[in-house]
Amino acid sequence: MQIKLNIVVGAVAALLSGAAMSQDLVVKIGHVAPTSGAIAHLGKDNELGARLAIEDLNAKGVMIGGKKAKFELLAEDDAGDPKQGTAAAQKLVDSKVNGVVGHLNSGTSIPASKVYSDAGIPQISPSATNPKFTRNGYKTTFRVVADDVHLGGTLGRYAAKDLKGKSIAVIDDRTAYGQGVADEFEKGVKGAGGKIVGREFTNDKATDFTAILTSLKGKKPDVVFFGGMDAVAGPMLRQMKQLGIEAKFMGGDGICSGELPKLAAGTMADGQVVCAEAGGVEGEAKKSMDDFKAKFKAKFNVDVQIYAPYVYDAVNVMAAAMVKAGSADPAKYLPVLAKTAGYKGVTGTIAFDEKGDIKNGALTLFTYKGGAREQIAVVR
Ligand code: ABU
Repeated sequence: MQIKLNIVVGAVAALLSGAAMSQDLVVKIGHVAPTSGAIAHLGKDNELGARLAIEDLNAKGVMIGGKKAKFELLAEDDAGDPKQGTAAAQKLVDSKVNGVVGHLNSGTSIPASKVYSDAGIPQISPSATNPKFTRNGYKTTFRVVADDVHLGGTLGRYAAKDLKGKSIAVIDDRTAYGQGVADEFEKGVKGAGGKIVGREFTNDKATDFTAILTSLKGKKPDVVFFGGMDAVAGPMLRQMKQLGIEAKFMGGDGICSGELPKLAAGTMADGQVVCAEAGGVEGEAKKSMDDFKAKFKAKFNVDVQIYAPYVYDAVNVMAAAMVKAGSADPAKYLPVLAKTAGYKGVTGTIAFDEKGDIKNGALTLFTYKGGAREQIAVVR
């Protein structure tokens, strides 16, 4: 008799818990980055930032419209390729995601933004810096980092004024990001009265830069700027050393990773490289970023490369808009997301302007010493 009663009580408890579970609101967050290919280390960094955000949200027990939200991550690999980027975007739309964080590259984020816009699904890129990303008039497009006008222009002025470059050479990888940031760098140099002595280009899969570096060597550059990613910048630094080019080497956020010294195989002199992350915090706000990096390392046993904290904030900003709207329905929380202001994230305070760009975005200038990134300054 007692055994039968226990079975009945157990069954009722299971039914009740099932009923409670069925009342949970499943919120699907899409994430896209290149987790294969030359910059897979950056794509994986982003994806881990998203995983950590989802885990933290679920651990907190977030309520949306009176229901307990259960966040799920749908992670896609676009290999940094524009066609694979739009295919990944369509797959997420077909999976009925509530929002997307990504993509990593401007070259994939820009075409994918049309797919999300057509479906009415909010997209926040944590890293795409080409200005065009937010200039297509889509209401669904946001980013939590500064753009290449700010990034390239600041680095250009820094090359001419602070590094006192007299003959500055520019190389880019012909991607939306690389070419765009190099163009803005050139404008910044010229605006500050500096001189560009040569402009060359390569591509984002190249490994041999002998021809373009030899051509630039003849122009005796004291600064070489590269618009592209760390996977290309590393071997380029190695070959500059082999060719005896002792110029300073500059780049945007795409080269400003923890991996760059390894990719350059120990050929970077202390202080030779100057790059900028398209965000950053200073003063008291730095603690939240430092705490995030320590938590990330403890959890995944790897250091943050560049963007993981920005991904973490992007997921949380999206979730905060859902909570405020009382709904994870994209049509309902999108207007609330657009009005985000004063959100305190690990990367600083986030507010969006009318285009979906971060307001008052910061840049952090870094160099490398002893194989580690060292902060120079945070500028706005
Ligand atoms: N912002 C640098 C890397 C990502 C991109 O904009 O392509």
